[in-house]
Amino acid sequence: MRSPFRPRTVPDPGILDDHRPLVRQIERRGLLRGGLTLGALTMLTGCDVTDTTAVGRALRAVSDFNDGVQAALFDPRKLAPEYPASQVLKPPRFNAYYDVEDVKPIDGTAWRLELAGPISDKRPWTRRQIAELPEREIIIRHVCVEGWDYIGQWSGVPLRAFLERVGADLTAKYVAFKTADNYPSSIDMPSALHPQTLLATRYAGAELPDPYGYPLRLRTAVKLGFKNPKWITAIEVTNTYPGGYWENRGFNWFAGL
Ligand SMILES: Nc1nc2c(c(=O)[nH]1)N[C@H]1C(S)=C(S)[C@@H](COP(=O)(O)O)O[C@H]1N2
Ligand SMILES: [Mo]
Repeated sequence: MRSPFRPRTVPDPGILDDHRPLVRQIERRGLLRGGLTLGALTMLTGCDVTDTTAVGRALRAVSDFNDGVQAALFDPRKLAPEYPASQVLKPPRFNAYYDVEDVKPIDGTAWRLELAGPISDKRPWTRRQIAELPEREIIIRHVCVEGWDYIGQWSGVPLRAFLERVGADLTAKYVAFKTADNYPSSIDMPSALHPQTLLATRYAGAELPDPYGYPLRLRTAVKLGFKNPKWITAIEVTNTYPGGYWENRGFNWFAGL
């Protein structure tokens, strides 16, 4: 995502009319904060709002994703869709608020995962200690609000198992993340405890490549792409609304449904 909130050209106010039913549906479900204006849409999707196809694609991606994960969110016995290994994209598609050439690889030996908030054991974790935890693998669809998506195969310790292991207060409201590239992010506790929410260390069976969050990133099936922080350095359990990089710039915080 290069300069997502600057419209490249003056938007045509009629363009949303082409997508009126979708826009109404998205607004009704509260997926976007406030009324959906062209300015907001530019902020939210980073797409070229003079291009009606791009606008439609972005809106549809957000809408379809939310239809797909709704049941999983409201019924913990239900899971978001998973896919066969044959559909996994290799390598995955990169995105960040800067270009892939600007990714600064993390030194995994020096790296530590710090913990904060109501957690009984706040000792930092090394990569080796994390690797010893029980793993789960999920093959899920990643949906970016820019209007693209791909199927990815992620493995790592379920966030729930990790939070239980360190004695986190699971009745707290939020789980917040700090990252090496200053991309703060946070999710609600029910989503953090969802069985398809992992602290991922591997993609398609191999160690996470640098651009995709080495050594540790969040992968959850119940949130849009931007709620999946890469290069995590700290996890905080908190009752104070933590916001996040895009959320502080107008994105809907829940971003799952
Ligand atoms: N640390 C960090 N995490 C991030 C981002 C970022 O800029 N920095 N971008 C987010 C966005 S918008 C998307 S779509 C996904 C992309 O993940 P991928 O490159 O593994 O496909 O990462 C998310 N996590
Ligand atoms: Mo994204």
